[in-house]
Amino acid sequence: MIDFYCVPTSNGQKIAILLCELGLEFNLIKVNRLAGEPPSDDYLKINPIGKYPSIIDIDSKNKKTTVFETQAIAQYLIEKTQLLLPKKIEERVNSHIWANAVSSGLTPLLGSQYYVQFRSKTNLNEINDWFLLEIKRYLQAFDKRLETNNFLAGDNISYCDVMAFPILFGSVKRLPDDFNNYNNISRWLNSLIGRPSFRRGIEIAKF
Ligand SMILES: N[C@@H](CCC(=O)N[C@@H](CS)C(=O)NCC(=O)O)C(=O)O
Repeated sequence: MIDFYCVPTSNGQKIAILLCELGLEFNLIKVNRLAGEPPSDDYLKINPIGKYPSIIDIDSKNKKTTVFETQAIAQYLIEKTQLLLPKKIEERVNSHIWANAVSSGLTPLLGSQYYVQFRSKTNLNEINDWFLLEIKRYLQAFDKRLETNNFLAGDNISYCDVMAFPILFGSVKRLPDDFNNYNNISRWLNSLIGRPSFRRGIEIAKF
């Protein structure tokens, strides 16, 4: 059984969808804390950064494996199950590339841009414009990739599609229209939302 510490954000949705797609049983621990509230001492023993999501995988002999950082959780789960991990080396490398583009590029850029535009009390228009330009570079690259590939790694769905879906399905919606007008991304989103695990994962992490 996997204890899943989930927040109602795109990072929570990535792991929720992945657990559903992989058919793994989990115990959902919903965390709906206000940003800035200090994490508890007990939670800091699980994730020393105090961020979410995290998982604790408990095996039949009660051996516990704790994993935090969304990308590391995803890699742990696909290695454990050997699912959503392409067999062909080229597709496998591409799956890691596009998953990392989401976790180390698009996600922190969108999070920082949100702070600059909606939370900061200082006028940071120039910095906001810079974030928007950077986000657009990623969206253009994702759209171009999907022009010649059904899925981000190639012909088949793999874990990088799960990692990219919540951001491109939800978070980008708050940006101006031209950030949402990518035909290849739209085609790919429509094909993924047809999968029950994707719909279930989004619902699980929307509380
Ligand atoms: N690099 C981390 C980022 C995690 C992160 O920023 N989580 C947010 C929710 S998406 C969070 O825990 N926010 C509450 C806080 O910062 O205290 C990851 O990929 O898991």
